[in-house]
Amino acid sequence: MAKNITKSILSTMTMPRFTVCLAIWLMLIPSYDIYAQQTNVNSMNRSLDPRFLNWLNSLFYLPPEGELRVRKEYRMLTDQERNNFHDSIRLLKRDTSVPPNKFDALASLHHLNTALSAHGGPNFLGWHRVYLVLFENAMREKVANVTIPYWDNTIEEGLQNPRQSTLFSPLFMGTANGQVTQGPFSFWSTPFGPLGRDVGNDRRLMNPNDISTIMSQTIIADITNPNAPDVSNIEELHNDVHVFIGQQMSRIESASYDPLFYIHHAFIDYLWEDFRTSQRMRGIDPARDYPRIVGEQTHQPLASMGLGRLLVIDGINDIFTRRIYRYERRPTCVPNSNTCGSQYLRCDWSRQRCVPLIMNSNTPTALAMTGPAVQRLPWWSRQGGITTGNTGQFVFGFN
Ligand SMILES: [Cu+2]
Repeated sequence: MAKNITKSILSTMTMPRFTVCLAIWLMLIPSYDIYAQQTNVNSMNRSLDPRFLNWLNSLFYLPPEGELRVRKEYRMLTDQERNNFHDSIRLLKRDTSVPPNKFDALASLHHLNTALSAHGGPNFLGWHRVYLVLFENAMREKVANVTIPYWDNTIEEGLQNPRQSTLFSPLFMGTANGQVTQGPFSFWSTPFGPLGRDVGNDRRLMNPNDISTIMSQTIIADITNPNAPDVSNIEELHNDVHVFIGQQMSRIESASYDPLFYIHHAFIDYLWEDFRTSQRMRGIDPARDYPRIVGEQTHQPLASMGLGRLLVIDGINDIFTRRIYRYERRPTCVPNSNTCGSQYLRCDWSRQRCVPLIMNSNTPTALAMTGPAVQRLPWWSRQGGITTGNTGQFVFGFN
């Protein structure tokens, strides 16, 4: 075991370090031919508008040295911060200077051949990290200083019926089941039909045990494809959450058209950063930890990441959390309080877990008519259960 670990780490040390530095440097230079080196150009990519490419290139920059952006749990934002986050996304959706609009254009990166190395291997983490930074840079064009919050889905996992969480109230992500007709993204259209969700009908959210299993692993190969077993495989666990949300979120090609995608992935990125921090405490340099066995060739360290001129290996560079952003800790129970530090959360002291406030009723319409989205009753007044049943209709993955 120990031998294997050493081997994997050593294999990344032979990687030419200048390549990483060079590629990061190139990130700062606008490139107008980001697809030129890719041979597998399909019809979808050929239809990419030059206006999109120009704008996309402008999103590749390192912010000036200084304070890091702070990414917080969605429920830990102030109401103002949360509205700013929603506004920035809605303004991107409304901006048609890039066809069909800036939000959809960015979303398309997740299913074009910009995403050949995004799934099914160790670059899953790095690819989505870069993607989130690009998305955050785009958001900041609309509302200065906004950051992507993360959605700690273990909070909803603590409910018997996660559909009832105020996460799905009009104050947050809106409708849990059926077309999204409530909240900041109501009546959105996507290339895959009206934005909708089907929360709780298939698969599952992450639980505290999943998190501790991931954190007890040693190297990136232990938590990613193709090496990691299901229990500690962060990509597989994240797939389950996608399918749990349902509809657009449950398929790779449509997931990024639901704004929930970005806060879900920010949490995966948060967990990875936590993992990297614990690696350093164990004397492992996460900036050199990339597996030798990567499965698909697109996950080779020196393969193109598909985003700008970045290489796969650039995804494990420390630069992102050293120069661009950091994470605020997940909410926990606060002694002598029951709020978990947020008016939208409660501490369930019997389990020492933060749980969300739940909505008045299962029907969002009734909720809207009764006024406040947030029920001020104790957290334990929840009821009902999840309809179970594997419909097998949607699969987040390659099959
Ligand atoms: Cu993805």
